[in-house]
Amino acid sequence: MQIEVVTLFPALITQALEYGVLGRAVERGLLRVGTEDPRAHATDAHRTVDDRPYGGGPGMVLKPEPLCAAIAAASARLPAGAPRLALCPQGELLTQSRVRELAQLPGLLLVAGRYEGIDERALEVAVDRTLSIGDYVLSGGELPALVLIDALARLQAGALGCERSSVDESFSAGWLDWPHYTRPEVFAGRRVPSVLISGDHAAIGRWRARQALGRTWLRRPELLGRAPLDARGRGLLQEFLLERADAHEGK
Ligand code: 9D3
Repeated sequence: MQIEVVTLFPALITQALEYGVLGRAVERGLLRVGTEDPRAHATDAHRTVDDRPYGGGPGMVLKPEPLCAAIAAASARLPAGAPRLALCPQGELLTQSRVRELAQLPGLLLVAGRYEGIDERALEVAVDRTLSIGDYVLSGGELPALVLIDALARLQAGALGCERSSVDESFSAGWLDWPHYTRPEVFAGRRVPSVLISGDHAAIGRWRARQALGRTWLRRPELLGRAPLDARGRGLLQEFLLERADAHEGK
């Protein structure tokens, strides 16, 4: 997959691509990421990329001409038909299901906004969709672009070790993860749950499913949807709640 990012801070993007899963995906050619700086397309002596908002108010707005010129230059490096996406607070919410759709594409153009926003006409003529990563205020679209690129990189075939299957992936998309433990067996007076040391893989599988569903029910009930749980889910949840009640009574 090839991604081009239009940004006033290209180093923010390229430096983040040196680490972890993202770095390996780039190293192994699963992901190619380029950048284009609107400032390189500014035509005046001061290389102006922003200006005051018509109608007044605080902050500055990204001017349409250098931005659209940068989008055109970046587009020319992408396969025909690659969608152009702008990261901005008013966009549709990024979800794992949107990430899965976008991960199928051969190319993607990302526009990272800065300042108070992007001139609306640039969005109208040069951008296909807008995306937000959540309802909190950041100072620009670069970190959201990296969030999306990171999520896309993990889904490129071969980006993760083979021990991580898409089965695990689809499971964890609907439920939160179960708790994880590693050595030592006792830390801060707390013992690793004995089932995990039992060697009984069927029991371990049931315990993990119970924990995953139980924690989702407690912490993020909206992830379970509005439909009632099926029989297996009801059983797992009942076991989870019984186990939890026992633990709270110190049994
Ligand atoms: C007071 C109006 N603000 C809109 C909520 C102004 C404003 C805040 C932050 C304008 C731009 C920004 C910069 N943010 C992004 O570019 C951004 C963002 C975000 O702030 N939160 C979540 N997702 C995203 S994607 C791009």
